[in-house]
Amino acid sequence: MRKIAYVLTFLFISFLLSSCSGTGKQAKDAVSGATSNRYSELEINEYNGIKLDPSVGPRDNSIKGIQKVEISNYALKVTGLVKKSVSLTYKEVLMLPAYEKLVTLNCVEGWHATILWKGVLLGDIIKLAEADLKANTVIFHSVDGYTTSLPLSLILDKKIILAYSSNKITLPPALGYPFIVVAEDKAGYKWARWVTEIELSADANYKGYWEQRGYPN
Ligand SMILES: Nc1nc2c(c(=O)[nH]1)N[C@H]1C(S)=C(S)[C@@H](COP(=O)(O)O)O[C@H]1N2
Ligand SMILES: [Mo]
Repeated sequence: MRKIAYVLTFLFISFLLSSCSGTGKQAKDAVSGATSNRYSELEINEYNGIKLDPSVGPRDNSIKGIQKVEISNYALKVTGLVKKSVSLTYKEVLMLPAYEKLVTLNCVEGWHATILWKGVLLGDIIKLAEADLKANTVIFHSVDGYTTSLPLSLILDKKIILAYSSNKITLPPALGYPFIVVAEDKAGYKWARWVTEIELSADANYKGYWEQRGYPN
């Protein structure tokens, strides 16, 4: 009985390790076939000597699956406690100054991915709308109805970017095309994908989709 339990535990742990993307000590040199298959054509896999992971993770856990955004109908809106309401097309967002950052996404499920992101400062977008002095929280709304939030001060201090590119390619649909919040140092559920609205709020205790279901804010 006990032997079977050991074998099952071993198989389970092997499964967990094999389903992780190629970061961490155990997979520094050897990238599994499954991982290398996930690199798309033209995607870079190394930057300044640092190994990058494929942008698209081993599986998708998003609440309604991967969203396909039709860019000609798309607008990024800034709403809530702002002096001017702003609505930007995809092209207009891409005309803002670009920033590149090497950041690791850590999912609460245990996998992580180091990716070279490129995007615009959320602070630059918010500046266009002129946030009210009372605003202290930024709520992200996505096309699948997902929401999550971050403190406004953190977004400004850490120069958090809204990325449109990963590893030098256009952000893939699985990663949130057209835009993902690169919520560095925060768990995966703060990385809103398929972002369509940036809402300025004075509710510092706002709880998004996973936060309402018990994940810490
Ligand atoms: N719009 C939207 N963004 C989202 C999610 C989602 O369901 N919808 N899931 C979040 C979670 S829980 C994680 S870990 C990251 C990466 O999700 P993945 O594990 O499905 O790749 O995206 C985050 N952003
Ligand atoms: Mo997650």
